Amino acid sequence: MKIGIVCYPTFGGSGVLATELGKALAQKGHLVHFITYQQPVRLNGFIPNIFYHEVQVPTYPLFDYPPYETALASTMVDVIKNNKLDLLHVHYAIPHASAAYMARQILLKENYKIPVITTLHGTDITLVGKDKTYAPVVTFSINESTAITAVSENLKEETFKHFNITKNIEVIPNFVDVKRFTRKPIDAFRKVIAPKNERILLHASNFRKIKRVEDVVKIFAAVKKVKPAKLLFVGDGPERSTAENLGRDLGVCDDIQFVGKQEQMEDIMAIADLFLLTSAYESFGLAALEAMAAGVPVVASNAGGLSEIIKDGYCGFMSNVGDVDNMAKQALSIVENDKTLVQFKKHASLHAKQFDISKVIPLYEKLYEKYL
Ligand code: GMT
Repeated sequence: MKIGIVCYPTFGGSGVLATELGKALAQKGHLVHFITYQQPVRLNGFIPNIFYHEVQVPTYPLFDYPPYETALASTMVDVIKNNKLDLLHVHYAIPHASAAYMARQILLKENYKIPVITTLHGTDITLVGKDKTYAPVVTFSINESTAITAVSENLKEETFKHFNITKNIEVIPNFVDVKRFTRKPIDAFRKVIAPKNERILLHASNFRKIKRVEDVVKIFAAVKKVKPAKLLFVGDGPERSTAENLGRDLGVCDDIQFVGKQEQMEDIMAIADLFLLTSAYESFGLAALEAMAAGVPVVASNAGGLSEIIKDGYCGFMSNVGDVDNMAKQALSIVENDKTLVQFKKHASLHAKQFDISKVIPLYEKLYEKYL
């Protein structure tokens, strides 16, 4: 098949998932055309069967806001026509679903019919999308998609709750390449972070308010009182300084390291003992799944779709959002003794396997075939 993929090219989960999907499809022999405003972060190096089309948004003195959506729709038309694409798969509704609707209408005038699949990822529904500034366009363009998928049952429910959706939404969960994340820890790297073999706690996100990074710092401070530990923060974003300042106030800053945005997540995950995800909401929590695939148990909030991927008491624990005391107790119960930690690590690896890339890619292929 010749498939167009539209996504955000940044470090966010939706872009990561869309890029990994495109790479996996290309490996299976499909021709995959990425249409984004920048090279997606996980699309590095030469990969056969992958094509990249950058959306250019020319500026003009009249434009206080350059019309990205118009440029995107025009690029979609151009790429679809010139490469004779069979299908367009857009990730994250805003503005990808509405731009796809526009492109589809333009192509219809030329008798070119193309199915559009829209995958909903989370904040496009639960945060940004339901805002009345966007809601009518989001509702319309989701309904106009040929097929709609959501990354969890919870997100499907949230979508029906907040929007008047007249079509079925198919749940296709996010996935992870378990083989890629099954890595031996790089000893030298582990020693730099934890020279005295302290436990390594890890959090990775875009440091937005919804992630509640201050809870991560509080949990870490409580764990550290009992068990020597280090905290690694991966990623960057608006709440980074909040985390840093709190670390200073709680006197644990020297044991926290901010390593910024990272591409080789599998190497970092491999050295961690526990992943913390304290978000107020997660439609899925792809970072937690990647951690589990690397054999890292997760302590998380029980928000959104997290309970669909974490088996409480088996490969991690969940608590109510903001219940840092309980999360700290749970974290300690995993990392305090070696035997329990080893067992939770083993369970995490095992549990992640049900979301392995080899199980989920065929679900997308089946969906594509249905609409071709
Ligand atoms: O978490 C973010 O803020 C990034 C966001 C995105 O759209 O890139 O992530 C969402 O999509 C991911 C991939 O499907 C999910 O794993 C995340 O849980 C989801 N984030 C939220 O729902 C907050």
